[in-house]
Amino acid sequence: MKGALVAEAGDVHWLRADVALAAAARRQVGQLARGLCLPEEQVARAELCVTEMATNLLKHAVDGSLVLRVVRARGHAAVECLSLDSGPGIEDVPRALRDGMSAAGSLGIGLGAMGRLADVFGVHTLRGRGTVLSARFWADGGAPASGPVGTSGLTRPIGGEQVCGDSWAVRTVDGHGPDALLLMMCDGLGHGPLAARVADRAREVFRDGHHTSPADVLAEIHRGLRGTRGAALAIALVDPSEQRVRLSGAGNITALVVADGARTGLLSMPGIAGVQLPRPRTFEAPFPPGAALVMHSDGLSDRWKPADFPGLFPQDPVLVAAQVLNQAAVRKDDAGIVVAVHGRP
Ligand SMILES: [Mn+2]
Repeated sequence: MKGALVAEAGDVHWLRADVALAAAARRQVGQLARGLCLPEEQVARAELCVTEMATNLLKHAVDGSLVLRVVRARGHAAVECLSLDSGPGIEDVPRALRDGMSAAGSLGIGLGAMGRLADVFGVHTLRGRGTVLSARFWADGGAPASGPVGTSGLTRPIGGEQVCGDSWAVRTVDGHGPDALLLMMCDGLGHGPLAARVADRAREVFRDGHHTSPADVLAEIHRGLRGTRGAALAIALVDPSEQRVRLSGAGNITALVVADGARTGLLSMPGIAGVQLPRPRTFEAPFPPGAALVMHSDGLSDRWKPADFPGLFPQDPVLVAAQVLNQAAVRKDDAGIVVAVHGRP
């Protein structure tokens, strides 16, 4: 029996902060929300929330962007709005969440309002370095029940491109513990539409696959990518009942487990999925409660350290994905990241 899709990269709308941001974000989020048939009251809340996010970025942030997308999880769908910037950070988050007015003149203004408007709201800030906000609006009466491992991911195309050659997906898997998940991170060689086709194809094969070990899934996607330009690809199996991660990868995908402030790297082999794959090897690391698995393409620098992100890793996985991408992404490539956090809804 094949696993059920838990989450995957879909269409992601990146809006850079400029004078037209608020209007553009409002229009885009309205379209996404109506596309999911959210009630008008909820559409209005989503529109107000992104307007607040946009206004906040324009007034106070350095190098800000909004990210708008539909996320799907176990048969449920939501509109998700992310705000990413490079500073100056929020001085006192709990206070800003309580009362936007008390944070007047800083990035925190309106935070309380956003938190009340969203079904689920999250914030992570690094003083002087940047803030990520997430607001989610669920269709069909709310978030699905989830297991002990939460997942999310994010992609950003290289400047000037509309489509991204990096892709990620998460599915359930039989033959392991009841809450085990398979994660895929794929970086189609190069960028632009041809790279995006490779990444989309990898996602399809992953979604339709029935193998249960990372090495077998890697080999299956390798076969499915024959005839394309190929990809760097890594597959991880996260099993909370065994408290272990197993990973098979080919090419340049960074994969590491953050636990107790330290990072354990999981090696990939040289090779190009779809073109040339050596005999897969599998590497393992402990994955205790509180640990986070982070996999990302070479569109992010691998020099970051957990200590650079105080307070981030116990958070909602979407904040982890967004803040690591926000801080570590290089501008000269597509960027993609997928995250699994043990012990969070
Ligand atoms: Mn790349």
